[in-house]
Amino acid sequence: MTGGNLASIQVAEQDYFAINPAPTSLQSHLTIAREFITRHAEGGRNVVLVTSGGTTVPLENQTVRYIDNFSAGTRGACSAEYFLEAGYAVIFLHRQFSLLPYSRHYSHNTRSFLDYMGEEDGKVVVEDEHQEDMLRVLRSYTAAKKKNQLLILSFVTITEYLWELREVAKLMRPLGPRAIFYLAAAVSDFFVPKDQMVEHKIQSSEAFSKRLDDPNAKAPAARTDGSKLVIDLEPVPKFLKQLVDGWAPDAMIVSFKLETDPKILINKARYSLEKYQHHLVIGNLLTTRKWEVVFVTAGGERWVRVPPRRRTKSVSGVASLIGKSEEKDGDSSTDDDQA
Ligand code: PAZ
Repeated sequence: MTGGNLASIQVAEQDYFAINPAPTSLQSHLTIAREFITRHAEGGRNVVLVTSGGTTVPLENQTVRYIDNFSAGTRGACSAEYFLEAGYAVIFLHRQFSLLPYSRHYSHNTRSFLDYMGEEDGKVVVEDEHQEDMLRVLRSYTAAKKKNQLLILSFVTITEYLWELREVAKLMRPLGPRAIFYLAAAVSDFFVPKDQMVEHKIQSSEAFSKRLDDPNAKAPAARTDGSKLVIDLEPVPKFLKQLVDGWAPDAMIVSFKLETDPKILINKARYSLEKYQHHLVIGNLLTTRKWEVVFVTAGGERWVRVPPRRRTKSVSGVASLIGKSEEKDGDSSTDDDQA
């Protein structure tokens, strides 16, 4: 990377964080993250930051409407369990209300957690058929909890995500190579900067949509034009390089690349690997992400696949008797390990 490029990324970073203010919860999150990192560093545990779920792009300051994406957080929640099992301390930075480690086995699908329960002698009990699985999940969860191995933080918007990522990354910097970033969140590439956002709900009716008093004033990024909604989005600066160069230069960085076109997946993953200097980029396709991914490293690429006999639990296959509604995309395999 040339000095000029580096300087321009640093300027983009400064501008971004100057225009788009920090979330109100940031300081309290950092206080608990600092304590968590210090405790585990002293105890000799490696720390991984797992990001999970999709970021939103608000269109209004008092947000009624926003742009979102498909991610349910399955990959992140499932991977966090594996990191915990392997002895890592996990900071789970996830989209609010997306899947969580352990509870993901019993949430977000058409089967209510109550369907796992029954009544015996006036007490609530777990049905026999679910005892074994639930006991296994409960034991892992309790073990992680006892060791205080899991810290859960949340974001909603792209700006909240970037603030949290940057500041937690800086806290992890002293860990050097004992820190891992596992970036499975689906992060928006485009957004509406705060200074171009309207304050109030965008009105759909022309009678109520606000005209600009000053014809020379810049129109807000999201606005109505006649009966149309027009949205001009700005690119989100590419901060992934900054993670390596500026925020946590000695950490191991694993990032994900999602595509829909199989023809470009490996090239795009390789491009990310080289451009951002991450250690591993894991490529996946929207439709097959539950059972196959490709690991792209400086040494080459390797596909990892779930065997066909384990590719179960189709969306329609688990529709329960009470709730026949289809599950949100990504929730179909929450009770197995296809992440
Ligand atoms: O959250 P999920 O399990 O439904 O999906 C996981 C994923 C596809 C978001 C993740 O594997 C991924 O590729 N994240 C990076 C997406 C991107 O290219 O920005």
